[in-house]
Amino acid sequence: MGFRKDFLWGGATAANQCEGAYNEDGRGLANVDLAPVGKDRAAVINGDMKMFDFDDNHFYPARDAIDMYHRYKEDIALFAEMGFKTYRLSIAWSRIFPKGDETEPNEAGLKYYEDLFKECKKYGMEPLVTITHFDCPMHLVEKYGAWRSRELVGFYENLCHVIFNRYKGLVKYWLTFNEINVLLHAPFMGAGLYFEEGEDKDQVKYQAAHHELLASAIATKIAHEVDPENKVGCMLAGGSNYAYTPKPEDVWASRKADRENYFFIDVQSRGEYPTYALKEMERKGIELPIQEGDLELLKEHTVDFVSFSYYASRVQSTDPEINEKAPGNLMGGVINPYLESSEWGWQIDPLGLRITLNDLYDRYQKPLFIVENGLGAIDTPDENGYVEDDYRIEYLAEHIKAMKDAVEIDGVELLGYTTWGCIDLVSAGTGEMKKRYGFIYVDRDNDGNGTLKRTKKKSFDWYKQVIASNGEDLSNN
Ligand code: BGP
Repeated sequence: MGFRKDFLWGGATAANQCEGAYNEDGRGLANVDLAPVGKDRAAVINGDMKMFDFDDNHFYPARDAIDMYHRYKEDIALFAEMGFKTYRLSIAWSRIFPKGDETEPNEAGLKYYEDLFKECKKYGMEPLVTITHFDCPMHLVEKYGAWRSRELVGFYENLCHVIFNRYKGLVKYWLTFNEINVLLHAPFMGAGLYFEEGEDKDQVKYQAAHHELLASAIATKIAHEVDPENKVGCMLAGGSNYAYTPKPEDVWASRKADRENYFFIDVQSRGEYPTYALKEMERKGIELPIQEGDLELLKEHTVDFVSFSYYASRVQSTDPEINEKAPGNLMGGVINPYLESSEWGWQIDPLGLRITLNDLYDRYQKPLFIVENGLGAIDTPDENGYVEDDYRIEYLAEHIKAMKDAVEIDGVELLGYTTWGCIDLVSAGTGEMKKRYGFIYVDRDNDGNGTLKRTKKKSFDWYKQVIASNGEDLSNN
């Protein structure tokens, strides 16, 4: 049995974490450019510290990143050598609409991605395109307050019209918003939201959520109209929640934490606001800015598949004594005493991937796609620049085994698997370069020093073997 013949193996990146060239060929400034490395990053990405322009006291790693903008041919050739069937990347909105509210797009930006997609196709690689991976043009942040404003829906719609028409026949798989639930946990990075003194943060966040959900439904509608071959997915920062003990209060806390995340996917996949969320908003005095026709759009244009990132499961406890937080992918829980952790404290739980796959499949009954998974680790190259990353191979092998069980034993329908950061890139959470996920080492450090030279790691050949055997041969020789 095993994975389907056309299983989409590959890797994933995001524009702002790899492209660099932040001001070239007409590209406008975006929120993601302004997240510095270091102690202020958290406050900036959370929307609590205003950083609307660069200053001299910080280093901004996204400005140059790994310079993939100029090196994409070399990088895609390496992905092809590993046998990638798909490459997940995101377009930078501000390359196509530098300010975001123009009526005419920037041809240089459009052409750049057209060439890039053609390069993928040259190797028989299907591009999987995230329309927004955390990025929002700064002009939209400053003039409209980003996604708190309904006008963003129209600007996003315009972007979608342009890209779906231009890339018709080149791109078939689309994701509307990367990790849409991150809007609640890192609002400036997730949705360009900076909070003014005294603002009701919950109101702003859920208002922005409604606008993104609406934009996502409209994107799905246009994608299907432009080309019935198009497949559109939503994207969740996944990882099911466990209860710390069988105490009913702990179980309930874990359900509630799951629902906070499912809220978005419930709307995108089932087409309706879930009652538990409506009740909660009512209690909190949050008003969704629903206008005539909105609910019909949400109902009629649900996604074709559900994609998600998975790094770890999470644990919830109501015991005040159990309060040591597990650092995780922007939202955490308490530490799970049964699991090991990465160097950044992210807990490693391959079975949790099988559990998450089953939870999502049970709930949505739509094909799933794992579009991020991987181990952020410190790699130390030897004198030849070679990295023997057995720890990464082990992590990935265990997760692939778990996803195989979900497919073979549980019958979950899975379209594909793209590892996060298939080439080393800038970390979204910390802005560091030394938190590496790649099969390809990039010579660059946290301060921006290095030659940017690309070198294959041990995991490069291993992943090639995994793909060639369609996931059957996970051995590490
Ligand atoms: C997800 C993001 C990615 C990515 C990944 C790893 O939240 O979609 O952009 O970076 O997590 O996180 P980090 O870079 O913080 O290690």
